[in-house]
Amino acid sequence: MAEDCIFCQIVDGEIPARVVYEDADVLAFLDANPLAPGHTLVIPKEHHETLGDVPPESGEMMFAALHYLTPIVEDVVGADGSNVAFNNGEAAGQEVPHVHGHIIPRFDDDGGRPVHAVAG
Ligand code: IU
Repeated sequence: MAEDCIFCQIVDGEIPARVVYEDADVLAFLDANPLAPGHTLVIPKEHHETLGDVPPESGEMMFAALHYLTPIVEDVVGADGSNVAFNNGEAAGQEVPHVHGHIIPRFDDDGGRPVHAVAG
């Protein structure tokens, strides 16, 4: 755990979050400022800043959770698709330095803009 990391504090239960999935390695919770209904963040419980810092096994766990959760999130909110994305590093707009994948549900009538246009 990194002391001043908000996502580590969510993992430890020190800060509340709307958790939608948890296993030994991975936590998924609703984004506090959603870009769409059901916007979900998937994180490794271990603190790693960027994808390049994540050991391969943890990366596999995180990808497995993204793979498992994406269709479920879409289903729950009635989405027609989703953007699954990482902002990797400060230069790419990563605001929270604990690696996380975004699942952003998309709808046929939401304009069809690519994720960088949605997030920008
Ligand atoms: P980014 O990829 O680092 O830019 O995304 C960080 C996300 O974390 C962003 O969508 C925030 O709304 C979200 N978030 C959150 O869900 N809870 C928090 O306490 C904080 C940020 I700080």
